[in-house]
Amino acid sequence: MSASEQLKNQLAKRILILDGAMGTMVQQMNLTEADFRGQRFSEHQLVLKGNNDILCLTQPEKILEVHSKYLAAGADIIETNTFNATSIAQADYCLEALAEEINYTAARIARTAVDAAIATDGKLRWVAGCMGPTNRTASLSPDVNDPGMRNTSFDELVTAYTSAALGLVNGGADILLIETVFDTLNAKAAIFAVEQLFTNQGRRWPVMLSVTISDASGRTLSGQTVEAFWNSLRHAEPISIGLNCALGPKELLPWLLELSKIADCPVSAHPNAGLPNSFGGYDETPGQMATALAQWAQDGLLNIAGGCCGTTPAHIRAIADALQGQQPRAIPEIEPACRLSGMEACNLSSTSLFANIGERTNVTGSAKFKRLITAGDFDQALEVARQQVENGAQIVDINMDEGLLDSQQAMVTFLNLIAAEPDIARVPLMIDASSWEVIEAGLKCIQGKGIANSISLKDGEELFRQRAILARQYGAAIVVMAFDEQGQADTLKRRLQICQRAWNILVNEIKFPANEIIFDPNIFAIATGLSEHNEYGRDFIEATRWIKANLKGALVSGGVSNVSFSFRGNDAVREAIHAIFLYHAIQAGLDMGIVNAGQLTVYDEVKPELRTAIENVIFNRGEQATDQLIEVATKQTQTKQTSPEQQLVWRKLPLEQRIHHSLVNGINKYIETDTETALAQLGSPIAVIEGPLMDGMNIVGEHFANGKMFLPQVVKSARVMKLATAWLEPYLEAEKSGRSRSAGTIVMATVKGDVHDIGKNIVTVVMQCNGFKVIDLGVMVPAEKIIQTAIDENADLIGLSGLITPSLEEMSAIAAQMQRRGLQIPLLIGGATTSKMHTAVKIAPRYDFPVVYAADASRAVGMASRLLSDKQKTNFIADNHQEQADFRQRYQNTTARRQLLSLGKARDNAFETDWQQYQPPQPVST
Ligand code: THG
Repeated sequence: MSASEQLKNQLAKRILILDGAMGTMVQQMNLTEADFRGQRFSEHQLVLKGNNDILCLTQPEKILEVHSKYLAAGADIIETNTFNATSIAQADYCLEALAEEINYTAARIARTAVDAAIATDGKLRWVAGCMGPTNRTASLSPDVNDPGMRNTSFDELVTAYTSAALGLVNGGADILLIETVFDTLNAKAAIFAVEQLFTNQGRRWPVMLSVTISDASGRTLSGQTVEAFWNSLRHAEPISIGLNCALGPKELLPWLLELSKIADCPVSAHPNAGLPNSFGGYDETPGQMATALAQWAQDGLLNIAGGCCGTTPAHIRAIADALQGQQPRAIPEIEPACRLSGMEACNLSSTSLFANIGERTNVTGSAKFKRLITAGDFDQALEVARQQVENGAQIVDINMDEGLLDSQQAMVTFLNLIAAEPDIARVPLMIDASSWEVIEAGLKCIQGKGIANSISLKDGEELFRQRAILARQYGAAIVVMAFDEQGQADTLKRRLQICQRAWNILVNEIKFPANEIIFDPNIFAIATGLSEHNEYGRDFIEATRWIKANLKGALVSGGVSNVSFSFRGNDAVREAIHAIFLYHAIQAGLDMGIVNAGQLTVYDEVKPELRTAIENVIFNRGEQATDQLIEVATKQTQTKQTSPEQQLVWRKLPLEQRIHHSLVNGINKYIETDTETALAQLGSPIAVIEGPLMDGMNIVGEHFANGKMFLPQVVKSARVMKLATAWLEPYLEAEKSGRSRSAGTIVMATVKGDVHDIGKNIVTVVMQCNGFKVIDLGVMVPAEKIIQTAIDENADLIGLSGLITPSLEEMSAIAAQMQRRGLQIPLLIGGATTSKMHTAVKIAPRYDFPVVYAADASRAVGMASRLLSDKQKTNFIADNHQEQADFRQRYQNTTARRQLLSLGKARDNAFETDWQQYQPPQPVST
């Protein structure tokens, strides 16, 4: 039996134990820079301390020892020490060329440890090749002024993951573990890479997937819900899907419950040892974690369990003991369905109603959209997409097929912009193009599970097969048009014959899931006056009925507005035709249709005379049908009015609330007018910023902290804020009461030894949106450079960021050095392991000027503004000072409490009563 079959076997029988953190163990070794470098990298130009993965090459015996400890503790699956060993992450150390070698060596080390363990007792164990998320995100922009920008691409990620995976499997990994996924598009690239690798190697390895929920809203960093995430990645057919990092067992539970309900494969969890404490440590004891995980097992939630940050062999031993003999989670039967997603899930099952696909974001289908795209007005083009969703589109079709346009470029630009608009990106996207290359480029931009529209047998079976396989590897469902080498099917017979042929190839040959095939049996224009078109309406409806009855599981869709082309210019009649046509097609089983989501009429609302005339045409009842319809149609007056501003009740709210509404909802349409009104009312641009605008941003901050908003929404709010401040800028300049026009200059850096900058980049974006000049020094920045830059640039603030625990120490060292160099500007502290307590106790005392802890991007701006505001700074600094003094006192108290007083001293402290002096109050009698 192969290792992979043995793994499946064991998963059916028991809960498997994954190992714990590598980072915690490395930290405990207290290795020096020289240890990290070893002989081989003694001359390397960059600091290597903190690059844990390089230890595979320079200290292999130490890594082997960690693996052996976890194995001895009872781990069944050992993770290779390769979390950051992609060429992308190693580029921060100028070691990108070593990625494959590190992965190979790491797998060999883990293999050695596992084989040795198996040799001693014969018990099965496995090596999981760890593939981390890299330190870049394919779905988010690092640049404030350009939400469509990306600092990595799908292709770049595929290249990086390919060499990592190759090293891992060549080195002897049994499993590939794609973990700590914070951006689903990165994970999709990893899956694409391993799928291609499997094809090239002629063999498959089991894939484990694990996602990180990064904020209180229960979303990934890139904004997806748990179910949306699972829908996006289930095409990998993983051996397990799970959750890890960011949270401890307590906070992870709701998401584990959700995942274990919807996943029809084993579920894993390897939480942190609690949330990081104020000093970047993890407090949950082995016993506490084991108790929590044992409860999960009891509740039937677990198939694989282990630990992430802060866990040690002692934790794993306690977990292994507690889960010993417990039943694994039973894999639920999940109803087969077409499970799509944007940031949220969209499941089309047998009980779903007809799904609307918005058609307006199509350069050939909308003159307006074409004009906007050709003019490069992507803002307004986004409005078109947003309106479709607001008007009820559950999916949005995007088409850039226009001869004079670089369709591929336009598609990529538009999709990247959509990713920054949570109210659009909420829904799945349908990538509509006649060229496969454009579809492919589009599929590389979307984190959700979308639809490739379309592929067909037009170019022969070979290309059809290839494209279907690729679409699946990109994680997309497919629209299959009823076209073949002879052209489009225009009779019922050809429609059925082509769909059947496509079905045979897809389902029988390449095992494409039936629920992800959407047949489109061609909606053509009716009532054209040409008799050979007379059966088009009925034929589509009958083809739909046949597909639903014979090609079980497949869905049917069509471009509904095509049907009424002959009545262009008469929208009222077109809408009536759509309503009647849809009514019959849906009864025959039509699952979805590309429609103008804002303009759908109901069957019953079409006047009987018109309805009959339309039905006569659709069902080809009589020679006169078309003429009669034309006659009835011309009688129809085009009185239908569109009411674009229906839902704008909020515009009637008082000014303050309107501004808050725009900020919280990320609406940019009215913010300038409202800012203008506010300026007129309040008299000064500063008052507008510090009043309604900052108040609004504070609401955003609170919503984020409470999980009511998620990151991409916060970034959008910041962009609205930017519009408002930009509008105020000329007034600020005119007012120029001494201070410079910009809100202030801040030097930002991720500290030495730390390469994490996603959080810092988000703060940068949000700060820039709020008028700050940000000098971003990047990652692994030595103290000296940060301080020198602040001096040279005459900065108003320094902002430090870091994710890993050693960065906390580095931050206090920087504060001390700022003191020595005589700086007099505030210092902002932020990042995952930083805390109010640590800032108060360890950093603030080392620097005489304000040191402020900013919990997240949404808070940083408010704090920075207050620190620099002439009006607010004195109070703010005093409050911060007092709060930190209180924190230090609290800290003192908790540490001091452990030194107990002697009994005599304690008795001396006893509470004294003096009953002689006490006058009991007389009870009131009624
Ligand atoms: N099947 C599949 N995909 C498709 C189609 C299909 N994609 C494109 C198209 N057909 C569906 N989309 C549209 C979009 C708009 C119109 C028709 C189909 C339309 N537009 C008005 C017109 O041309 O008169 C535009 C008027 C305006 O400029 O606003 O009718 O069949 N798989």
